[in-house]
Amino acid sequence: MQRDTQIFDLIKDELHRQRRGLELIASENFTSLQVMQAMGNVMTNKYAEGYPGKRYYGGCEVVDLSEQLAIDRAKEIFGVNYVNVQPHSGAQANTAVQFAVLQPGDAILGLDLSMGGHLTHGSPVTYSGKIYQAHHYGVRKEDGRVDYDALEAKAKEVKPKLIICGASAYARDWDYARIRQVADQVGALVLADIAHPAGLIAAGLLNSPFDHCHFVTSTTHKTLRGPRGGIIMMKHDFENPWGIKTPKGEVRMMSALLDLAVFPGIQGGPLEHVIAAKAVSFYEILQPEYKTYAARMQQNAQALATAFINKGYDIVSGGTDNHLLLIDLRNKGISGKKAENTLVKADITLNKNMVPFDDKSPFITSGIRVGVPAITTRGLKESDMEQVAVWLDAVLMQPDNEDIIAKVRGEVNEFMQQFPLYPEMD
Ligand code: DSN
Repeated sequence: MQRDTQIFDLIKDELHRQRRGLELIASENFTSLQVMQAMGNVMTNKYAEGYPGKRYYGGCEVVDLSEQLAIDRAKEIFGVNYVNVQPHSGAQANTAVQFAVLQPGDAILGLDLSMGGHLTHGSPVTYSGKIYQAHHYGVRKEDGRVDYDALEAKAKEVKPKLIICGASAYARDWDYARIRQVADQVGALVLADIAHPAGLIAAGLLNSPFDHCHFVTSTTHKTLRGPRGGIIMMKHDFENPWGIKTPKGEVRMMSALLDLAVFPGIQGGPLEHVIAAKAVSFYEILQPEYKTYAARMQQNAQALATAFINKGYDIVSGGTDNHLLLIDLRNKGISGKKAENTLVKADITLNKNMVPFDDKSPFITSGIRVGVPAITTRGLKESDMEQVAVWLDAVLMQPDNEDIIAKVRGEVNEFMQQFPLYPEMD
């Protein structure tokens, strides 16, 4: 068969783009070579609807073993009793939990998207805001932190069946115990979406949601540094509170409802090659080096926050506990959109982001989100963060100055050569 040179040339271009740039998108990372190798192989050929030992296709004896390894390793990392590694993405993981526990029209309560929440936590542009009756809580204007009192008041008012915590642009740790207290008062279940900070939680650097939240979902490709995908976990299985029974009249446990929600509820055949890659990344997380990586991520984020604060930038909540910062650019006279579009010309990638109480639309935004998982994987250290802030500041302060953009791009490209990315691919 003729080789598709067009696509392979584009893959080469993407490799060079990743190599030469400063990757600051908070939700991106660079997987190891072995994670990618596990994704690109014969397991992509296998249909395996069902779960290990209970499939709807023959010939699943090998993928049964690799899916079970992924499950067992995730259980070990997070100290949980139930794991489903089949969700194709974090959004699918959240959809499955909601599908398992909610009926159309049920009330849910999640962090507002414009305050750092996620689309699947009840945004009106997604199924979660259309199928369910979505309500939101936010952050306090004075300190940019989750307003737990307002969350409690809202929960008492709307009586949600599910409270969702977790965010895609929130730099602070979560008080899961407080959220559970509120949930118990109103008879709600709690879902923690830890897609962003999962790696820091795995390394014991942030509060653990597992003792307090009934369900925990995550992506596997952000701080966890695995392949793109999702995962659902529970520390303890429990009887579903709505008396849903099997055809034989037995009460269905929540684990059975979650499994059914993923397949056949919202997905068909699992991506067994991606699940194999998840297993490889979980193996890597279980090695001692991963804890060092997670600690460096946190140190880098804090050092970067300090460097920006010293340059007069307004960091939402005044700093960070995790791997990202949210910067409100309103005092710098540049929108998030212009910042993103200008920085990319200097080979610095990040994303525009709404900030709490933003007066601009999601297409323009007043802020940017800056994350360190990818540059920490490349090898940048705390002492490099000042330089990173200097480059961003130089471009953001003179976004129409093509000479400065070209100078910064040159310096970034040269600097990144010190941190080889996939040298095996040359
Ligand atoms: N797209 C992810 C992020 O960038 O945080 C959330 O889904």
